[in-house]
Parts: sequence; C-alpha cells; structure tokens
Amino acid sequence: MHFNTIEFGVEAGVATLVFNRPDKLNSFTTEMHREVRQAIKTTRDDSSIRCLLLSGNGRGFCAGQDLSDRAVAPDAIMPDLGESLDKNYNPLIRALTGMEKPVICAVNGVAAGAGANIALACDIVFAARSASFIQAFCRIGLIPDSGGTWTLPRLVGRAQAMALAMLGDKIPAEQAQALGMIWRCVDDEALMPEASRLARHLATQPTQGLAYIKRAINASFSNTLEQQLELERDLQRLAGRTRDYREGVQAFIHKRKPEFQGN
Ligand code: LHQ
Repeated sequence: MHFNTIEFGVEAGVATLVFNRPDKLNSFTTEMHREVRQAIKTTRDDSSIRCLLLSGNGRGFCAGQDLSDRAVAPDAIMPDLGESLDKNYNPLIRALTGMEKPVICAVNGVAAGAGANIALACDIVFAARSASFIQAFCRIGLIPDSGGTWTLPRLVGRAQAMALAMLGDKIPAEQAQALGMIWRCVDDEALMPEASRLARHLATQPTQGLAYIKRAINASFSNTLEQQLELERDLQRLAGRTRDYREGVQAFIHKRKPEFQGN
C-alpha cells in the first residue's frame, strides 16, 4: 500500500499508522483523511492484526485540521464545518472507539485541536515528555470536536474540561498524566520502544476479550449501574464462549503460558 501523507505497516500482529506531514505538524488534509480511513479499514478487517498503534513523524503528533485547506478556509464561501465533521472526523473517532482491538497512541509532540482529541479517543495513550496537548479550537472561535466535549469531561471532570476548552492552554505531557488525560508520560527516547512493547504484548492477548472490555467501559458512561450489570452479563457470556477463555483456563491449570489466538 502506498500512501503520501501517512506511513502504515504491519508487524507481529501490530498495525502502525504514523501521520507523515511533519512540515505542517501532521495537520489533516482531505487526502490524509482518505489515507487514514483506508489504513484503519485494513486494520479493522484483517484478523491477523490484533492491535493498532498511532503516532506522528517530526516534532508534532497532529495539529488538527490543516487550516490552509480550501474546504475549511473562511475566505471562501462560508464553509460548512459540520460537513467536514460528518465526512471525516466523526467517522474517524467512531472507527477508533468502535475498533474491536486495542488502539494505542504514542503522542510524540504537540497534539492540537482535533489532533489532541484523536489521541484522547485512543484506548491507551502514551506521550513523550516534550509533547503537549492544546484544545486550540477556542483560539479560532470553534468548539472542541472529534469527541472532545464528550471525552474531556469524562477524563478530567467538568471543572478541568471547561477550562481546558475555554482557555486553550498548552498542557505539557506530565501535567496531562497528572490530570488523568493520558496513561503515561515517558522520556522522549522511550516513547516508541515503550508504546511498541505494549502494542506487541496486547497483540498476543485475548483480542476478543479486550474488545468486550473496551465496549463495556465505553458504554458505562451512558449506562445506569443496572444497565451496566446486564451488559457485563451479556459480554461475559460471549467472552466465556471464546477459545481464548478456554485456553486461558487450561494454561492456568497446567501452569503454562497461554497461547491466545484472539478469538
Ligand atoms: C499548520 C497547522 C494547521 C496548517 C501548524 N494547519 N498548518 C474540524 C473541522 C473543520 C474545520 C476546522 O477544524 C476542525 C478541527 C480542528 O482541528 S480546529 C483546530 C485546528 N488547529 C489549530 O488551530 C492549531 C494550529 N496550530 C498551532 O496553533 C501551532 O502550530 C501549534 C501550537 C500547534 C504549534 O506551534 P509551533 O510549535 O510554534 O509551530 P508553528 O505554528 O510554527 O507550526 C509549524 C508549521 O506547521 C507552520 O508552517 P510554516 O510553513 O510556517 O513552517 C504552521 O503554519 C504549520 N501548521 N498547524 N492546523
């Protein structure tokens, strides 16, 4: 597969998708959206891929929408930004959160606007110590999109989310970890080794079971406890019918390392 704006490769059950417009801090153009969509579809449909790792080339992770793109330029006829969300950003967030495999993000540098919220939509987020997160939308009269108004208050609570969104401050990776926005801030040189190690580990784990965990935790935010208990019952029933459950129990009983197939 040849791409102009991303790098995409698969190794040891891990698909690695790297945004690759470093001169523009990997901001999104229409072409980049198309290529990311294609890579994510491959990741979703190929059962030998059991984990997705996202990162960026250069000193940025992603600066959100490319503001020089004609489709969003305010000097053209009034743009319809809702259309851009419908076509590009919303399907991307749905694809990441709905992906039935773990999605790891390695934030290598500044993550601004939609770039920040794409990172925060991933399941486990690492960030390099020199990286930062900026809800840059308010600086140009917009609202946090790509799920930001949903994800942020759930990660950090209403008080922090409101200030992050209204002030658009640059939040260093270490502070992002302290706020609970991300899983781990690591030294710059450790970012890709650590994120790749975790991705490779997850690619050997019970993929279907992990998908059920993701579904349950994501659903919990809009469920009552009663609904969640019922969902846990339903998903546990499905998990108990996977081959990996059988393998996990057998391996435990025989005191050996399990070999999970992902189904
Ligand atoms: C960029 C960008 C960029 C183009 C850096 N575009 N070139 C959804 C629906 C539809 C429409 C609207 O938006 C959305 C969602 C969104 O994402 S809205 C938010 C869009 N993003 C932003 O507002 C962030 C804009 N960027 C910045 O504020 C800064 O670049 C940050 C704070 C990220 C980094 O600052 P610096 O480290 O000082 O870097 P820089 O500003 O010098 O940027 C380096 C280059 O990248 C520069 O190009 P140049 O040719 O001058 O070297 C920038 O123009 C370019 N660049 N972000 N979003």
